[in-house]
Amino acid sequence: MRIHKSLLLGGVAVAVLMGTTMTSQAATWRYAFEEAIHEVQGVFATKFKEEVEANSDHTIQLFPYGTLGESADIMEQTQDGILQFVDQSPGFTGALIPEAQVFFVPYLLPGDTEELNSFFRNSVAINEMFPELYAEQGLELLTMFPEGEVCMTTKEPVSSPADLNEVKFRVMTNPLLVESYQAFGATPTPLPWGEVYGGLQTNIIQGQENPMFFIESTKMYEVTDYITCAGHNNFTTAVMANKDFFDGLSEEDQTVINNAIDAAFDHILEYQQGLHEESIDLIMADKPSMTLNVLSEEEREPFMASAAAVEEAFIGMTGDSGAEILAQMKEDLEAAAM
Ligand code: 6CS
Repeated sequence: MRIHKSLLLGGVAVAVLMGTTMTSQAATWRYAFEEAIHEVQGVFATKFKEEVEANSDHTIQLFPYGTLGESADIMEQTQDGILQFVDQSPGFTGALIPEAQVFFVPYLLPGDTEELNSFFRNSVAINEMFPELYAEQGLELLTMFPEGEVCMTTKEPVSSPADLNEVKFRVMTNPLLVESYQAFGATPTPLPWGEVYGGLQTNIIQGQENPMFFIESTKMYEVTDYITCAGHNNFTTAVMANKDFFDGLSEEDQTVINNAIDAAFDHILEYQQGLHEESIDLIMADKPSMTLNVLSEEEREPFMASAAAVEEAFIGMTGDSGAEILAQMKEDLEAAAM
């Protein structure tokens, strides 16, 4: 009995020193993302937080865009172990993991939402191949999910690649997006997100692309006059954990995290139903002079024709590893279409 008591007291002392209680290994985990709390990545993160906190003693502290810097900063902080979780889109991760640029081959992802969602849910490339590549960078890839069809916003109308001639077009900082917009006829200008609104306002750039919810919530329409949807892509993002942190967790905690990711994944797909259309309505209500141009099949053809060159550039940048990922993605996309 006396031995038990002293062990108990020793345990209390250690627990106090570690800032925990005896019965709980409760910890606070930090999670940063590239958007505001009410935007898609923020809605995902909020659901993840709710699930983790409901099913464990842990707390998730959320850091929306801007609180800890740009996308590149939060990735660095995650690799360094300062943050436990990060949402960074392949648009930025492409510089670190070249194969992640595959998401910028135009017209690779389907326009049909059901097909797209099925692809993200079941893709072997996403669920089995990409985790190995992320692991090499000290990251545990937890999930990838779509954030909506990407449309261009510009100062002048666009209905063909010729209309993008001489247009300095902001892209996220990855080389394949540069290739892609070069193939579209524009002058691609890679910039971090924080420089886009001001760049458009001061005419340093004259165009950018993003999903409709983001064009609306970040007021991109205030500094451009035309929205063009060419159906060329859907915005993909990825959530990951610092790998040493994740590997060091108990199996129970890893399960809590994986279950929370699954719940947030389902939630975010449902949340986005109708979001594109609702965002268009909000934009038009706020700025009736805004022109929305959804390109016809015929108008899309010259943009589609550029895909082969971008695919070739992707293979050139990534070699066998990229070729394998691309082939697997095509197989996964075929399966999703069935
Ligand atoms: O264009 C960008 O840089 C941003 N777009 C979205 C939809 N999310 C975050 C990213 O920083």
